[in-house]
Amino acid sequence: MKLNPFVHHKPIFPTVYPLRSGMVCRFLTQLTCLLAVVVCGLGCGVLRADDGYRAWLRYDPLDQLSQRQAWTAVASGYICREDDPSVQVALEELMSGLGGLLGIEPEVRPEVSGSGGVLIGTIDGNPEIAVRLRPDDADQIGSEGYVVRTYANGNGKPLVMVAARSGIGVLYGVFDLLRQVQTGVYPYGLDRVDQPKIGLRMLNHWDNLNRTVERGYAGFSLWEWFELPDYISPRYRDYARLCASVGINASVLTNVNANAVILTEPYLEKVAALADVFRPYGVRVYLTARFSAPMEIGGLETADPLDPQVAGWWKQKVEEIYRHVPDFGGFLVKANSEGQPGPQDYGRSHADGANMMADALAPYGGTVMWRAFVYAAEVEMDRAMQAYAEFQPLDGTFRPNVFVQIKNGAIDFMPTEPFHPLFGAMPKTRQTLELQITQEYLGASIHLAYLAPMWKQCLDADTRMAGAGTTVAKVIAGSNSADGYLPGAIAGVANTGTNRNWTGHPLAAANWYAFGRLAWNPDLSPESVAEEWVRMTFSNDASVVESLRQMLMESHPAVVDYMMPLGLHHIMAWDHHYGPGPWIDQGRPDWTAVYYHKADKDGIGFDRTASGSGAVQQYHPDVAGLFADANACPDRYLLWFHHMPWDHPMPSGNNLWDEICLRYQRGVDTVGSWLEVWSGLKDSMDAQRHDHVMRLLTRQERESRWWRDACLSYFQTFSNRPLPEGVGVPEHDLEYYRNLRLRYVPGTPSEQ
Ligand code: BDP
Repeated sequence: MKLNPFVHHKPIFPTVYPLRSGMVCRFLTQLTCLLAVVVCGLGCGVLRADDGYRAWLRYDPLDQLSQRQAWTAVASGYICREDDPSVQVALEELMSGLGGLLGIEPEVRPEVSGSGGVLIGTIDGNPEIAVRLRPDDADQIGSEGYVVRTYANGNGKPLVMVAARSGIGVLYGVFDLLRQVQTGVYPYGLDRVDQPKIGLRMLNHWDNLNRTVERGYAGFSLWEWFELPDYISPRYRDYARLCASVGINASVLTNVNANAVILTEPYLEKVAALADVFRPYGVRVYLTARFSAPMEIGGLETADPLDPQVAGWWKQKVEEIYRHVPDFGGFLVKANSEGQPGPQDYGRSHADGANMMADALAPYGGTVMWRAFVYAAEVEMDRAMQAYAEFQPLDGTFRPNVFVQIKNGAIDFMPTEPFHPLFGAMPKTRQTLELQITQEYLGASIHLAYLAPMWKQCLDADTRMAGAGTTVAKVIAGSNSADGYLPGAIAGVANTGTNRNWTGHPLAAANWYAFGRLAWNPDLSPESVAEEWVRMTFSNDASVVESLRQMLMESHPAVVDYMMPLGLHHIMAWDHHYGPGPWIDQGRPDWTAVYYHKADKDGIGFDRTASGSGAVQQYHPDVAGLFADANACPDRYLLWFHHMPWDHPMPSGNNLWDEICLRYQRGVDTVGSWLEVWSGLKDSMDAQRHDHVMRLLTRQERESRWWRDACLSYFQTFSNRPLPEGVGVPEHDLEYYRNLRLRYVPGTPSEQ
């Protein structure tokens, strides 16, 4: 069997052969382990240079001796007898994973024997699995879940079983097992029964065919379109492994600002080649569909969804796609949004457009993900209200295979946003929650911002749609919840690229990881997910785990503090969105900053209560009541919903102006404190990643001051109040900040 560890990853550990029997052998093995751990601790393992390519699937020798011994004793062989491609890649992963972590290379056997081992397979594919399962196991694992359990095996040698109903369930189970080993869990008493809570867990790549990535900060697109389908980069497989390891089961390959060329025959051949690589890993391929494609590549004169010729063109196109990719997932569509074509160009509704495409996909089990990110500058209504106004009345009119894809908040992936009111208002529609993993408004791949706590706030937000407790997570989980909503989905705009470490910032991979983990189970705590990731990516060393977990947990609140505290939003620089720009007042009004902060001599903030735009009324009355009351509204949304006087007394005892200033300062201070923490970890990890992060944190600290100084200097022209004590004095005057111009910021669609 060919081992398939990450490219360039060669196990550095001396091979330890499996024990047959006898005390001497056991002693020798343990001694070897001990020596090996000592050796790697002295420099060749933990501190080995690491370019981050293996991300959280590093499989370096486990740094905990007793756990390592325990697992080595258990993993005396691999028992597998199925040819299913997903079971086979699960076996490969197990071999390379345990091979690296434990330094072992035991044999693969078709049957359980007295010497224990790791048994993997499906319930139907291996009777040895079926006999060991408990009666209720099968009901609890669904089609993608698994059981990972340790059994005492006859003569005392433990047996670890990874069982599932499907090959992909086995693969997920193996990744779970490896995670247990990597994070230092002992094998004994292991009893894990799990399945995903949300059915469709997707990455959305905003990748263009010329390989630039819209809002991508980690290099170019992973998809080498020109080389495909002849050359298959090994990265595709490693991408699929990383996705599968956290349960991501779908990938939209192309940008929502779509190019119809992807739907032409030569490109479909390329797409098919990618789909072939991803298939054993359970990652289904989706494409973005440009609404005007029938005209651009089909030669029709219209793209009117109610025109039979147009519907016929899509039917044929879909048939052609499925010939190339039999398990094609479907289309993601951005229509009538930010200049993209759509059904409204022909006086038709979003439902008309989505349903026409859905009908073409339905015979093959494909779906349409139709985005609700729509707003128009010509419309007078508060931008935050427009998607709701457009989509809510369409509830119940979409085909069953249409999902309406809704961003977490009603504006646009701001550093912090209240949940989108549509989640509580379309009970008869499948909904997809769209999150942004790439840090468009959060410092790109330069600033550390661990986003799980922010996503969790949205997932846990109570829409009250069907009474208290109808959280966004429940709404998108659909039939898994007791309330029986239609099953939905979750999507994350990817932060991946060709940078060797995938995500640019070595710590930004935590967001890819956390997205997958929360998509699998929104009940997980961001803190525990952070800890898993740190252990897998860096080390189980207590000081590393503790310090880095804390830094991650502090990071999103800190970034909010120094960028847009207290519900301020959309005050970033024009176009590239990197750095402050609260003074932006030219151009399309709903793309300016002044539209959103509304600072004047009396105060600051966007009044979205009944006395203002009334956006708050789009929420369930209980939620609306909370947000509309400035004293009850969570302070992170205060200026989102309210225009408040500068001297408004805050719960802290400060007035609003002082509170804003102190929040900016708090953000700067928090980032400053990481410099010391990170320096302290120098000897606990490889120099390569340590140095990279150190340089980024240094820049982040400098840029946090830039945000503070630029924003406070600007807002001070309205508040006319001094900076309170403890707040740093800006280095430059306001004009300096206003005139700063960044060029060629990665990920920016327009040429600068
Ligand atoms: C905004 C981005 C833009 C995207 C758009 C979208 O600035 O590049 O095309 O969202 O989601 O956040 O369609």
